[in-house]
Amino acid sequence: MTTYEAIHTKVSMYHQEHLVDFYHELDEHEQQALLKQIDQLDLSSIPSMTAKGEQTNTSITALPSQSALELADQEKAQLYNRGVSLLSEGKVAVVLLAGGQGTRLGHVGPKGTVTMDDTPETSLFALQAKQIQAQQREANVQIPWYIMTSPINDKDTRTFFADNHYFGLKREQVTFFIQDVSPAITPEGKIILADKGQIFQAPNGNGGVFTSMKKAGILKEMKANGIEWIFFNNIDNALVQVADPLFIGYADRDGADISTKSVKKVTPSEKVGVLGQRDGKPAVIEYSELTEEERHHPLLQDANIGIHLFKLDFLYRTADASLPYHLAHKKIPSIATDGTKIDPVEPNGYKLELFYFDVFPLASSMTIFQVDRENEFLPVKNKTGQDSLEEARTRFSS
Ligand code: UD2
Repeated sequence: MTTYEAIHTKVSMYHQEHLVDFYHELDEHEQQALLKQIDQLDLSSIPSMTAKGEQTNTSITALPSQSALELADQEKAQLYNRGVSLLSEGKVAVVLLAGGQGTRLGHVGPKGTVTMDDTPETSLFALQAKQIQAQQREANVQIPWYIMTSPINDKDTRTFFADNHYFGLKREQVTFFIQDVSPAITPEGKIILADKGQIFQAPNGNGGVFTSMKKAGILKEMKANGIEWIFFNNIDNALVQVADPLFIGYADRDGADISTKSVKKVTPSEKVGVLGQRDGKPAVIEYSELTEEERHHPLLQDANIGIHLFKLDFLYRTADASLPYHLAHKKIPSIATDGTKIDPVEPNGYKLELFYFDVFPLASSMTIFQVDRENEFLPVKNKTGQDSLEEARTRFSS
């Protein structure tokens, strides 16, 4: 039982007293719910907005990439076979990031349920399940598939898989786990109340994946099952080659903690992170944080497409790393000091999001495998135009 006095002391320490301003107007059940929510918050991790926009003068430099297109046929065959062997020995698991809300697409429901022709068999989830089935046939193995959802889309995701009989996969090889949520803050750094007795909370970004995997016991399960490599990808790439043996062989031969697929950027302003080094350590510099010069830099043209292979040992070492929050300026429904509800028409606060690639600097090394965009990257981000569902549907109907 969390007491009001304990919570009042906690919020006072971090200048967040306003969170209990309406406490005495709440009924007992609402009071306990609010105290529990505040109790679970790590107030020390909330960015003080005074640090907002502070551009630490880091040095961004390039990392060399190996072009898959330049591999000699014999070397390519060797790497491919090496990848098939690792798959068949049960050393590879797949983790899918599917907790995003896909707001830019305007799609109702989990993004993985977006289809190419209005049938579930051509949904993004189904396309990736088919990829896993193909690798299972090739390597004569059952590949464990871990899917991260968010509290907002978890139920609908599980229902979609059950209704479609796991797209031919076995029920026991698919594991769902839910990412955490985080609060939002005002420009002054104050946590936003969604209602008198409720803090606003939203999925905490894809960077919550490693902590959530650890909390769900997944890292331990992978270790017990002899997994050595985790293939890791986004839900919204319609052309992703899940558990691609060539990439697995390439990563295993080089043995870096992280291997990343890239494609050449096509425009300086495209919404992709770039792969490189920050202060000499492996990094992805997100598109929202690139300077104009970095966007055009000739050596910073390897786009992050959210396709990685991580050594399990590396994830074990870094699962508890505290990652920095990235501030996303958004419209946050909230409560005014006089208790009236506010439904903002302009962004009025910041969601706090973790990015998974903020663990990259902890890697001893990273290799980059540059692949053909035409065959491996078609991000479904918008309804129409570039990186759109319309583009993907046209591609699938051709
Ligand atoms: C992501 C990458 C960007 C580039 C681009 C390629 C990050 C932070 N940025 O940009 O560098 O690779 O993709 O298309 O990844 N997700 C969750 N939980 C969340 C938020 C997102 O699981 O709370 C998942 C989401 O379902 C998707 C992936 O993360 O699978 C990336 O989606 P996004 O829309 O957050 O990232 P985006 O497109 O801005």
